[in-house]
Amino acid sequence: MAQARILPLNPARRPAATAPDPHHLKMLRALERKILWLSSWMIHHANQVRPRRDGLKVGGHQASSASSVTLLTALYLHALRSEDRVAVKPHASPVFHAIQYLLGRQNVENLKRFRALGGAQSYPSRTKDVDDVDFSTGSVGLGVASTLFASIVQDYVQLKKLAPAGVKRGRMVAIVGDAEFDEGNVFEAMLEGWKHDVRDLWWVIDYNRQSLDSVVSDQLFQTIERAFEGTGWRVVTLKYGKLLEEAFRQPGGAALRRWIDECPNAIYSALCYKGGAAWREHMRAEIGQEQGVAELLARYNDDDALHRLMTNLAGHDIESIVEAFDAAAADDTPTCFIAYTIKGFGLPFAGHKDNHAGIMSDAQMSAFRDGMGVRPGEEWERFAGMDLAVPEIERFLKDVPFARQFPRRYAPKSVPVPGDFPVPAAGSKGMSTQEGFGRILYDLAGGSSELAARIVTTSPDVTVSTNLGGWVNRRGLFDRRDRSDVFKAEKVVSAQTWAMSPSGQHVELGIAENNLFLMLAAAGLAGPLFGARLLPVGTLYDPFIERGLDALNYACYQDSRFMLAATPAGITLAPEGGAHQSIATPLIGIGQPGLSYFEPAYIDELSAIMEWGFGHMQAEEGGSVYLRLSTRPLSQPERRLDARRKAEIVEGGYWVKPPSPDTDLAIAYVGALAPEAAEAHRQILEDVPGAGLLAITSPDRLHAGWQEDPHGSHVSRLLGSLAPGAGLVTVIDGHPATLSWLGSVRGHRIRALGVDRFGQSGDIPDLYREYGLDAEAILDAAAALCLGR
Ligand SMILES: Cc1ncc(C[n+]2csc(CCOP(=O)(O)OP(=O)(O)O)c2C)c(N)n1
Ligand SMILES: [Mg+2]
Repeated sequence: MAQARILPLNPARRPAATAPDPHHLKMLRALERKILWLSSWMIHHANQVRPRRDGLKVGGHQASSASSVTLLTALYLHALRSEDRVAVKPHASPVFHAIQYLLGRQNVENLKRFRALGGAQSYPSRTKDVDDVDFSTGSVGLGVASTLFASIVQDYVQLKKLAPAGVKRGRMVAIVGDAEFDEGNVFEAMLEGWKHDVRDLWWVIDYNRQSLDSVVSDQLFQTIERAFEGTGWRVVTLKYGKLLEEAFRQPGGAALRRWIDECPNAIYSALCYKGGAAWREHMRAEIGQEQGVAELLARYNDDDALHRLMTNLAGHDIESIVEAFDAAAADDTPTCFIAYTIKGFGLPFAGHKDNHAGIMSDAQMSAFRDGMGVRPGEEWERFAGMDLAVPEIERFLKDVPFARQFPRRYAPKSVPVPGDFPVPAAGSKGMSTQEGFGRILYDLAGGSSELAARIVTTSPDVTVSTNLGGWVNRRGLFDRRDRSDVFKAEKVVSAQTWAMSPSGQHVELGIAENNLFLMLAAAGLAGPLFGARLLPVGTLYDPFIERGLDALNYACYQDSRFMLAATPAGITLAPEGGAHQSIATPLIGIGQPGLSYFEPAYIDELSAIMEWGFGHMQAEEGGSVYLRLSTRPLSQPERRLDARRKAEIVEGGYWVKPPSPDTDLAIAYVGALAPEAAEAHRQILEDVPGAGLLAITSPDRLHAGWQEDPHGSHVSRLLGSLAPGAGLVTVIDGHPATLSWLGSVRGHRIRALGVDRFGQSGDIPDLYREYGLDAEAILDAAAALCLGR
């Protein structure tokens, strides 16, 4: 699908690097040192200085931070522009905050409260930190992949000219830990990026060859490099710094280079830790006899100098990095920088395999402080210990390109939701909520509302089977280039038109639910990131929410706003199979912050929820919306919802048949089980004429309301009309715990029916019988409740 691209390795395509200005480099080096100090001190202070109340370690990652100080310095203080968007590897949070502090965007109180409530966060957080984090990170692999989807979204916004004038196109940048490439989602994202021909994307890999537990496999990166090259990236390897490059050119240099190239990661790391004498001993023993080596070692007869030479990797050499960034900035080819670094560089535990969570002792910290020229009591001073004039430093920081704009977030205005929001009519065969969802989008696609123009749909290869086909036929698929529908051109009859262009409004993804959620996360942040509000709608099969759950959680944590239609759901998909039956997703819907879960039975309910949902996605205190939908066609009630009923549907439920004041019983149902509940209710009325029937459209909204205000909540009002001591049968095609809490709202006795085991194929009557969801099971539960009085 993607066009062939000129591959990166052709050096002729890379503009020659021009040497950076020496004064500029001097400033960067001085600030790099300061940033190393501040980030190390921030962690030390949180762990060893700040009083602790609970006996728990605070943590923080001095080694991981030190590993990336040079890279982050070169990025933030040199290469980045304010329109660029960045994901910083989670454990470099202190480095990020130290840089923002120097730029005047983070205050010292927050640094002093690193990892404490309200202070600088453990991992960069766009919702909890004050210093303009673009992408939250924490769960390794997700931040980096987010930048790729953000790049697709930026293209989407820019090619459609949705952003206001003056919003510049930026580069999406991730600083990535090398072990993040153990997460499969990164490779899933790379494949998707290749299909979509992503541009303006940089991944800077902090290649310290260490993860949390250990030193990573030798030559791992040759394999990873191939993956990059195979998916259209330019790979820039930054291995040796200027000192080593110079030494390689001298007598003995060729042997030195070969030795260091072949040195296993574990030995290199161990020698970094042990220092100059150990380097000398190893090199003497292994290459001492080769021509020029003895002289070379003699030239570095001071152990510290030899250590400095041998640890001079390009990832700690600001000049090499700046040159590489400048060269790559000349075009928009996605570029991966593999920057060799040393975990803990500049700190006493550099290279030690156990240094991931290592923290310097008081004595080590004092020695480090002295080495930095920082006097006791001046630890937080922005410029203490720097041998440059303060006005000069301030001038430099003021001119940093990244710092030209602050804050860097946009707040585009809301898109109105049309008053005549579609309510599709069902024919005599009834309609499923999945079909209704497709019809609503199809109807919106036929109009010319601003809302429809801002909706972007996306799906991991289940566009047609989740009923998005009609919308896509009308609004087209998005691609950076025009691509005709070959089947249509060849006059092959198909219900689907599959033409692609920059004006298309559906982003088709391969089957990878992580990618779906990261795409939704990025599209749902198009407003703050790119100045153009988008209303993303994603579809998938309900059980596969669990496949991408961490990415869904991540999307919500970033306060991204989207609508998720998950269908089919539950055992109601019936013959389509046991493996695809979702059970726990309603509990996810309740448990996931930032996501409101709905499971309507009828199309008019769904329409009211979607109408509200597009507003909720844009409200300041709003959030995302999860629609759990079904493929079961239901005949629709003859009615027109008034505003009050619509409000009740959005709040989570309404009485279809209110209970009489003295009745013993009510039935509460969710979604596709409406007919079974209605049938059971009809039969019960013969014995219990006042029995109530309660439609629950959102267990989540009911529960949230109840938590917020136990007595004044909607659910408390609803159940207030059921006599105290009456019994309540609840029924859902999902885990029964979704509704069993209803008994606590007003102390009603409860029987909660649902599904709590896997999982087989069958038709609906058989399955509802097998799992105890049919009218008979509801009647049995009702009888047990009545007898149990
Ligand atoms: C999904 C996920 N699994 C596990 C962890 C725990 N963890 C934190 S850092 C880390 C290793 C990271 O190594 P690397 O990416 O190389 O970072 P660096 O060496 O730069 O510290 C692990 C396993 C996590 N944060 N996220
Ligand atoms: Mg690492």
